Amino acid sequence: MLPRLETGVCLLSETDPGRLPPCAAEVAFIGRSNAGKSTLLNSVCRRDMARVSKTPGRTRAINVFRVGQDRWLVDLPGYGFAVGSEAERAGWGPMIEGYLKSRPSLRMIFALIDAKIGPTRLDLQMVEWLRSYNLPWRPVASKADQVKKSHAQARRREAAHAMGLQPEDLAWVSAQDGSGLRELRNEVIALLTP
Ligand SMILES: Nc1nc2c(ncn2[C@@H]2O[C@H](COP(=O)(O)OP(=O)(O)O)[C@@H](O)[C@H]2O)c(=O)[nH]1
Ligand SMILES: [Mg+2]
Repeated sequence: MLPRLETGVCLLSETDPGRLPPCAAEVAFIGRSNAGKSTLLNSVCRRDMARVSKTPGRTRAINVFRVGQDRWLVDLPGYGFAVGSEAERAGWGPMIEGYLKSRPSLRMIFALIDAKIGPTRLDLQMVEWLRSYNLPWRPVASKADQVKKSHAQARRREAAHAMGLQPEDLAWVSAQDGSGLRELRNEVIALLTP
């Protein structure tokens, strides 16, 4: 039996990745604004920790949730949404990139794409970037409930192929109806287990 995730506690919210303390192990959620990162993070913990926004583009900091002794779930700012001041927008790229490049304890980056929309140009750029830095990443199609069951297989195949992957490489999940969540949660627990 794998251990359960401890109750998540919002540990800190930081805009400068250089100021994050070290930890034993962490996994991060990345994706466009509104892709469902915060919702999925909450579902993985079965708890409301991360703020789910009604207004896209709200999470402008790196939000760290502690889910075990020195173990983190990290909610990253959404990319590709032009809201906020010029300075805030300019800071998003370096903030995310700075975080991703500076964490030796980062075990996995869950890269979210919207199951119905498929990977956008920005999503594909992010994937290319993750590949170019040889970072551990795992594609996750969120909001799968919004794709008709009869279309799901084709959508999944198309989305995976656009990212140069096989359909089974792409996790297909919904925080709304719970599909794929158990597998994802087990994956997170395994990654964070010493
Ligand atoms: N239908 C559906 N909507 C979802 C799902 N996950 C998130 N959403 C909605 O998508 C919107 C953005 O979610 P949020 O978690 O804030 O996205 P974030 O910006 O990536 O953190 C919210 O209105 C959520 O309620 C899902 O699995 N299914
Ligand atoms: Mg969010």
